[in-house]
Amino acid sequence: MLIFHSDNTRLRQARTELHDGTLVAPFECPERIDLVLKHIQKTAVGEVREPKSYGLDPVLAVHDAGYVNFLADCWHEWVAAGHEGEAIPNIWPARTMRGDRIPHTVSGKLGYYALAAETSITEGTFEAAMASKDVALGATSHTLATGEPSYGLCRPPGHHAAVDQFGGYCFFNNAAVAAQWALNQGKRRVAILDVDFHHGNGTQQIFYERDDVLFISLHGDPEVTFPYYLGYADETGLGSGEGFNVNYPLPPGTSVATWMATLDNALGQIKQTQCDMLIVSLGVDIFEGDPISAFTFKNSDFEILGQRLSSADLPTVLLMEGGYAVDDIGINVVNVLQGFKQGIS
Ligand code: SP5
Ligand code: ZN
Repeated sequence: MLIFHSDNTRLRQARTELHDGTLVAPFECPERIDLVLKHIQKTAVGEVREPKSYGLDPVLAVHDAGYVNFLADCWHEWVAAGHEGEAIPNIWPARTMRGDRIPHTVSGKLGYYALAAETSITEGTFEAAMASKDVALGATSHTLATGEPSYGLCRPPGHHAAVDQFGGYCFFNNAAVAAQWALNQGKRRVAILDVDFHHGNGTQQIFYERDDVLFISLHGDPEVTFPYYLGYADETGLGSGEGFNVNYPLPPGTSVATWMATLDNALGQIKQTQCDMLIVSLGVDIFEGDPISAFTFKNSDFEILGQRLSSADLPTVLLMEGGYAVDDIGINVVNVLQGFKQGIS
């Protein structure tokens, strides 16, 4: 299996994350890439390739242009405004405010374009987000050209990023950019299967009214888990998208047996919906040791996950989302890839 990676994904090196009322060292850090890459090389699970640069057009195909400009300029405007720390919003157009104005100052734009406050914007964040979507597009292009599966070591992750909002450690929605790219290259309907512990609210929002992308997500119940305000089972799509959005909220502590049975339902729906490509939002934060999540996967369960994903029998791109138990994420990612390879051999 080919693996796509770019050293420029390391350019985001945030120092602060607002976590439980304290500024801590971010869970989503460049060491995640180093550890996954090291284990990929140690196990020789696949050859590592650097993607080319695909520019901004594939991003603008799913994200708002004003939002993309904001991400490109935010850090420079923040510094020019004389602020010393990292760029973190502290006010939003919340329900009782006006949502139809985009302020011109960086502090106003930050709240307008943010959906959560844990994710700071720093020097290099935009460049790392650009590299991350290039990794996704490199992997997708390879799979489109060959039919072979590929893995994109995306970082920062993408699935919380909406049309015009960042948060949950995400800036560009890599899976959405990749799915739209595949459609533009001639695919008819792409399934995005999101197995990250957190609901992929951004991916859901981007495709909510469309029937050319089937979005299915298994995740911690938003009643008690980030992102709280989206990801419920009654969100089934709108207009021509009705029926093309499927949420499986699961309680914290859900057993792997229940999770796998739910996955089988999801795979059955993908089969029924006649998709011609599969993109997996592969968060390995479903691991029992993950510091911010509450599912119960053991290292070996990830191999079974890989096998099951291969049973969809579709051209498949696996893209990294979350996963923060840094000592284990290399093992867990490689186990998925090895399980996938076993499944197709
Ligand atoms: C891509 C991805 O996995 N993003 C996750 C973003 C989660 N951000 C907020 C996390 C809040 C965690 N609170 C749990 C406390 C456990 N002690
Ligand atoms: Zn997650």
